[in-house]
Amino acid sequence: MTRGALIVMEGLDRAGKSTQCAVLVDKLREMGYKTNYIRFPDRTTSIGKIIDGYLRGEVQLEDHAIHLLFSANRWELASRIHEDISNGISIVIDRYSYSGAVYSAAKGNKDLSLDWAWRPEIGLPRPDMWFFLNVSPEEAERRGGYGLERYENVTLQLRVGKLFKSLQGMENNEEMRIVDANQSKEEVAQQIFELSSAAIGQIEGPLRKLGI
Ligand code: Z5A
Ligand code: MG
Repeated sequence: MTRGALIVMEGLDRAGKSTQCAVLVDKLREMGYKTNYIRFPDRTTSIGKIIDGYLRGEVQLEDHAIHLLFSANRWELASRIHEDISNGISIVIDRYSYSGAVYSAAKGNKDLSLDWAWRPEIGLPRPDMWFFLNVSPEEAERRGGYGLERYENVTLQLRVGKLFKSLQGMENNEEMRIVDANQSKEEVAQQIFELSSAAIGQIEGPLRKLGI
């Protein structure tokens, strides 16, 4: 049996990640691929509930400590991801390790570099393709602006955007694709679908693991 594909959607707030995940899941199912959807943070687990409190500003946590909880939240689901993929089920994930690394590194804590932030991600299931939905701050503003949660401010989002783009061309990151997310929902969806279908068509061997 062919294994499933692992596709990840990344980007800033209001980039349209959740919208595009829903469209992609529908299209893949229409094509006959069994497909599941996962989002991070998964706020329903016990670790996810702490993260939710932190994002809402109800809980205060040290920068490294919350970073490790975001990562632990992914590790909680890692075996389920492996199991689905090996059973031929594809998975579309809404935010993943790349958000994990860049949001924490963007805080400007001198003891929390991008390099440090990436370490706990090593060994997690590695996507076959991941998309960075590149939205301008002006377009994000038109879509309702940033909300009230922690990190939802222009200064941090600009830093996060730069860090995301700095990942392009890095070693062991050839699965990254940048998509212009300022286009219409349909245009963005079409590009993502074409690129994802190509990735699915080229799957070889078992799911790999994230490395350094
Ligand atoms: N975070 C972290 O620090 N560490 C981690 O490890 C992880 C996350 C995993 C919560 O994330 C915060 O956690 C996040 C990063 C941090 N902080 N910030 N910022 P979240 O996933 O719960 O929340 P979010 O993704 O940032 O917000 P969002 O509003 O859900 O964004 P979105 O999913 O990209 O957008 P959307 O819901 O699909 O669309 C937003 C609106 O725009 C909606 O009205 C759509 O109808 C509209 N839209 C979408 N696409 C278009 C186009 N193409 N044209 C016009 N309008 C559109
Ligand atoms: Mg979302």
